Amino acid sequence: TNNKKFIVVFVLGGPGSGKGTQCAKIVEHFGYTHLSAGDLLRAEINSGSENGTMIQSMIKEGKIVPSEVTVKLLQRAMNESGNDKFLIDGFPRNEENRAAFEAVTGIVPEFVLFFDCSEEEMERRLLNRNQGREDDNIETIRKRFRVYMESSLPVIEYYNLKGKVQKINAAQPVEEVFESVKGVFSKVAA
Ligand code: UP5
Ligand code: MG
Repeated sequence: TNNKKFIVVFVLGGPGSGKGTQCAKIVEHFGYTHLSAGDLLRAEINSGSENGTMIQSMIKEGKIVPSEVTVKLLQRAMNESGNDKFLIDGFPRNEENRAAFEAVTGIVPEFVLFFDCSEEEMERRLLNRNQGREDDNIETIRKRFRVYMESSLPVIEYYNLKGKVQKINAAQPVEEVFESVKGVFSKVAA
């Protein structure tokens, strides 16, 4: 494949840390295509795909969908986009995701943008979101936090040891967070 021409930034951070909000702003300023793995999985449920029921129950439980499903959706979206620069938001969420993406696509991320935020603040944001997401209830939110701590933080640590993590204080107002984000893209992706 010719996937190796693709420039990928992984955008990671806990549930409600502001990944989607900041990605929308990065797209406006820096010309990336935003691919939210969660949004692609929710679209797959709504398309009536044969995997839809499985995906829906995993999201409801805050569990991580097997990478063969997610990697395929990401690959298809990259190939259909016409762009060569991607923000991959909310993926990889565990070691299996990380290894599968690299093995299947041959892509290594340019860097990892990590939104660091306290659980208290993330919980407040998720409970206030009110967009009808089936996982924005306190029981599922607690499960999402546990999976994040146990499975997703180790992936961030993996990239941190490789010197690839750009950590952002995500507990500030949206515009202040974006000032930090702009600093990273101006410096690292210049
Ligand atoms: N908000 C944002 N920034 C703010 C700020 N600075 N100050 C105050 N408020 C702020 O923001 C969340 C809310 O906070 C919004 O109301 C926003 O206005 C406000 P958002 O930008 O949506 O945060 P985000 O980090 O994107 O939160 P999200 O809930 O999308 O994160 P998750 O990582 O939990 O969700 P995702 O969609 O990535 O995954 C959902 C589920 O899908 C997972 O739990 C899992 O079951 C499954 N999944 C997989 O299995 N595999 C994958 O690869 C991906 C997902
Ligand atoms: Mg999101």
